[in-house]
Amino acid sequence: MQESGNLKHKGAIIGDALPNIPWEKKPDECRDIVWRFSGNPVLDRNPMPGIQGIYNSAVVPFQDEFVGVFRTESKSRMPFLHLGKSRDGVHWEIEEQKIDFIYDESDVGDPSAYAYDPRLCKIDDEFFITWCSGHNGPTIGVAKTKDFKKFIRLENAFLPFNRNGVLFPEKINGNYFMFSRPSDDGHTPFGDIYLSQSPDMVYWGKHRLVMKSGGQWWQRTKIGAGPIPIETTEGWLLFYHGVMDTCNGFVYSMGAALLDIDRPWKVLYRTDRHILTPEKDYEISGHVPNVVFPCAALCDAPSGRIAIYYGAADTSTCLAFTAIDEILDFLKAHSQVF
Ligand code: BMA
Repeated sequence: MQESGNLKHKGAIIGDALPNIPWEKKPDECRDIVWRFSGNPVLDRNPMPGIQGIYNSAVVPFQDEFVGVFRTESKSRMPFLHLGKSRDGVHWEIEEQKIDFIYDESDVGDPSAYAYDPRLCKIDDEFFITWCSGHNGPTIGVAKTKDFKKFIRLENAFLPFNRNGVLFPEKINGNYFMFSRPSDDGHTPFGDIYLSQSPDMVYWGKHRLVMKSGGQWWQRTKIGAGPIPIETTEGWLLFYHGVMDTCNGFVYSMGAALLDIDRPWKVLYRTDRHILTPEKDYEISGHVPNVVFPCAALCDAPSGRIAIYYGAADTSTCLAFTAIDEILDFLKAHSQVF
């Protein structure tokens, strides 16, 4: 890890300092807005006995270190959620047993079907996990924890079929906000990002369309929210995945959007081109080739540094970096809202 240096920024992140954010300076020769960690993948193929891949996973700072909820896939290819801990956000200890949820506050049924693509969101003093949960097809499971020891399962947010449930880190006008992406029971050849509100994390309504797939080819088939949105002085910064269909299957890339701070279903800017797309061997080759799938971002507000965790080729977990000034300038220079 290298020091950040003095990153100058105009637009700023609103949030806490995270001086120990995993970080590498942008390589001099890099012309892109997002650059990869030279030590990728941080969790490689076959990372632990019986597990063939850990990817599309969520990380947050916790008590001066980092915790994560990981999509951990055994050789049955059934995905479940496992807890992980790390001192530096790069080297991870993943628990062998999947997270054992307590069902005191819900009776959602079939807790063992499958669980994948988690997101982790701190709201006040609680951490909420949202993920794609099996309930006669995929929908958005929700759970909460304060200490990463006791995990309480809440009601599913939506009816099937839905994926990519991503919470906002604070209430807006008294309501929780969550993105989701209504889908089908299979590999879903469509998908737009919606926003829903809830007074209590149980009942969700006031559904709004935020962004549609389409436009440029890299995001023409479907899109889905990625990490928890980042509050900035200019709006909510959302990283998302955009998918194109090709004669050889789907290609998953990453884009960014800036949303209105009070009415986040209003899109201010949206990248007309991807900012990360499968290029490295670990992204173009794996259990599902040509996938970069961002699920978490860490931020150091004072320096504007952002570290993004993404799944690569449904096989490994990787890190990439950007800086708030660069991403905001890029968004404004290369935007098409539709
Ligand atoms: C999506 C989800 C992701 C996966 C992607 C590519 O539908 O299942 O978990 O990374 O497909 O296979």
